[in-house]
Amino acid sequence: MMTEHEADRIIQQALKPRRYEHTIRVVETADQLVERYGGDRKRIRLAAYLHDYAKYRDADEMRSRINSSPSIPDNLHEHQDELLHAFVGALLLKEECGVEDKAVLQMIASHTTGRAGMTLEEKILFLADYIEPGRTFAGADAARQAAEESLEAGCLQASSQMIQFLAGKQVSIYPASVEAYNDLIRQEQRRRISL
Ligand code: DGI
Ligand code: FE
Ligand code: FE
Repeated sequence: MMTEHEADRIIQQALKPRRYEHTIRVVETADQLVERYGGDRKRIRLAAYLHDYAKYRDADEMRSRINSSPSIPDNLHEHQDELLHAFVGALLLKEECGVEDKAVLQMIASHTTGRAGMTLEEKILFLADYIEPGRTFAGADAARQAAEESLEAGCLQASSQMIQFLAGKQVSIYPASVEAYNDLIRQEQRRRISL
């Protein structure tokens, strides 16, 4: 598996300084979530380093990559450019940097939208990206608070706020984002019943 040091070098070259700083905060936040909720620390930290690898790739280039890849959901091209960097990032990391680890690639692919049935590791990266200390949007604190309660409560708060934000702007919501939301609602209900 790629070392953290290698990931750091790759990502420092791929990203602008501000985005690199965000990345480091996501690594640290993910680490804190692992401390609290468990999970494969090494893989999570590696995925956190690499998660925005494709953030500055040309949208047209990313779209043509999607069209030639069977593993990418076919309706993705109907959606906004912002969504592409997660799926394409996983693809390019494999091709360009030799990242083979399935769990790491899965965390990266789902970090923007989430999905139904997220693993513990995927939940941690999804949430860490949303609540890292550099996030100052309204609702960031509410998500941080929910993250103290449980990992699922944190993800649900992030997911619900993201969906409201997108609906407020009247942009399309990717099906996996809605499926993540519904799945997290179900998990939270179960958790509350069992308390
Ligand atoms: O890459 P980051 O900025 O660190 O964060 P991210 O990967 O969570 O990307 C956030 C962007 O993704 C934000 O502009 C909203 C957008 N986004 C997330 N889910 C959806 C979405 N955009 C659309 N259209 N539909 C979604 O379901
Ligand atoms: Fe991202
Ligand atoms: Fe990010």
